[in-house]
Amino acid sequence: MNNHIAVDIGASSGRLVLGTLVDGSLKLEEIHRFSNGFTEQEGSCFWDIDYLFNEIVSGLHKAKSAGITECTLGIDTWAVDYVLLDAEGKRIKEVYAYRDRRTDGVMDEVGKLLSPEKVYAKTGIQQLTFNTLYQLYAHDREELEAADQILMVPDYLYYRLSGRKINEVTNASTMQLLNLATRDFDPELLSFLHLRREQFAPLTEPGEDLGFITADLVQQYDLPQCRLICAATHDTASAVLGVPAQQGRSSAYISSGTWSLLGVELERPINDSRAMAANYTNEWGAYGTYRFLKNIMGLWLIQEVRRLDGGRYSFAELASMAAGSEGFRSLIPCNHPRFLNPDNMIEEIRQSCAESGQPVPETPGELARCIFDSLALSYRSYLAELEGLTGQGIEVLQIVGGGANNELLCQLTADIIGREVQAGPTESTALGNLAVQMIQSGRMTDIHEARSVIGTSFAIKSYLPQPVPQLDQLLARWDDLHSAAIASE
Ligand code: ADP
Ligand code: LRH
Repeated sequence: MNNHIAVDIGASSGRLVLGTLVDGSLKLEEIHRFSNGFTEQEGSCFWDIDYLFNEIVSGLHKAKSAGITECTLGIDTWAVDYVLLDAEGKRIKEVYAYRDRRTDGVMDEVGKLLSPEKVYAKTGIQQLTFNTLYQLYAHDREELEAADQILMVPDYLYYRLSGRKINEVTNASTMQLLNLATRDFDPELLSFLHLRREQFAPLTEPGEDLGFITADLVQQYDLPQCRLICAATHDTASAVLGVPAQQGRSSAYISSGTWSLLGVELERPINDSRAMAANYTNEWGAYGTYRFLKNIMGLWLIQEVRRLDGGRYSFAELASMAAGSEGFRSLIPCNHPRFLNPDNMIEEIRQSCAESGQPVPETPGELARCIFDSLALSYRSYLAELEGLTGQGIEVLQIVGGGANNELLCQLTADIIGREVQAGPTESTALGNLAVQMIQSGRMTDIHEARSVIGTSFAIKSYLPQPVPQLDQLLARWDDLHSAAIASE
């Protein structure tokens, strides 16, 4: 049995991908793809979790119709969001999306009651307004106390398929409630939220066998016999597992999708005061690793511009319109919280440019160019910070995820950081998810082998830096904008 299926659901889209290992090469076949996004209802933002579950079932039915009768299955999704269950295992409430505004101001409020230094020393997790800690603090208290179980989104999807409740570690760490030293929930943080340890399932490591999809589901929807394997259920954890092996050169990665996650894999966390000041995170990885990284606002900016423009142009078209627009004309401090969920992204970008005395981008091409230029410049700043914090120089930047398709952004990044960029694979998250299944099934020995197979199975495109005219002036302009934005947060 050589069929492994990754369910990979990001904030903007989901897919079921079949992976097989043929003569030492990993083959991917997309079985099913669907869109994702949160919707606003009465001022709150929610995911449609039943829709996502139904899409998984539809994808598995398609696999069965295509002749797959047996497979293993792993699930990954975005992080931090949770599902509340009652004692009967029924969902208590719709699932809040992390951009929901109920957490506005909550991080500061909590910071007055609970020392941020202490929380960082315990958890090593960066301060983001939507960390589960802040979301739970902002959640209706009675509802939370009444919850029998609090599952993270992928844990819930596994539960719907198998009836088994888990709390997978790579995703659980993004709650900002796990203690790095004890490698379990921190009792003080739980009691701060008035929560009990029993409300969370046991921590589960990637690679654990979770048994089969229930016979009822298999029969009702005509599905393959799927053995569920616990994947690295945080999509970024899977994406990092799917970064191709690098031959002898020091490298950092960007997992480039709705977010740009820029960082390195470490064997030990760095949760000192410098890392805290720079707001770098130590999310738990599979196989005892840590993702030392920074969240950068990423392609959410262009997703929103595209949506507000009525979806007239594809991402590829927007990138080519941007390539035809004047470079470095207007820049935005793209990681400022004002861009997290503004009422209107296009207006927010224009206002930011106007406030800083720059030309206001008007056309979709100008808006896209402003976004890609600003992202490339922010990568440079955060890469320098990363090198300072780890004490390790970076020679190559590996970009994986949907953003690796954006040739303009990849080239701009190489030019601005002055180093080689290697782009691809675009489906690194599904690949990381599959790698855990293949290792668990004995098809691969370990993650080193998986990464070298990934490196030889997919085309990786190299971008070498080209000179940028008047780079010094550009960097000075960017540094002013970037520092002013950090000071105003
Ligand atoms: P997520 O998993 O966060 O939903 P993905 O890794 O699927 O995100 O990446 C989606 C992003 O990839 C899109 O928002 C888009 O910006 C970018 N993208 C995908 N295909 C292309 C393309 N052909 N040209 C330019 N950008 C692309
Ligand atoms: C990327 C991601 C990221 C989290 C955010 C919530 O999809 O999982 O790693 O910070 O979404």
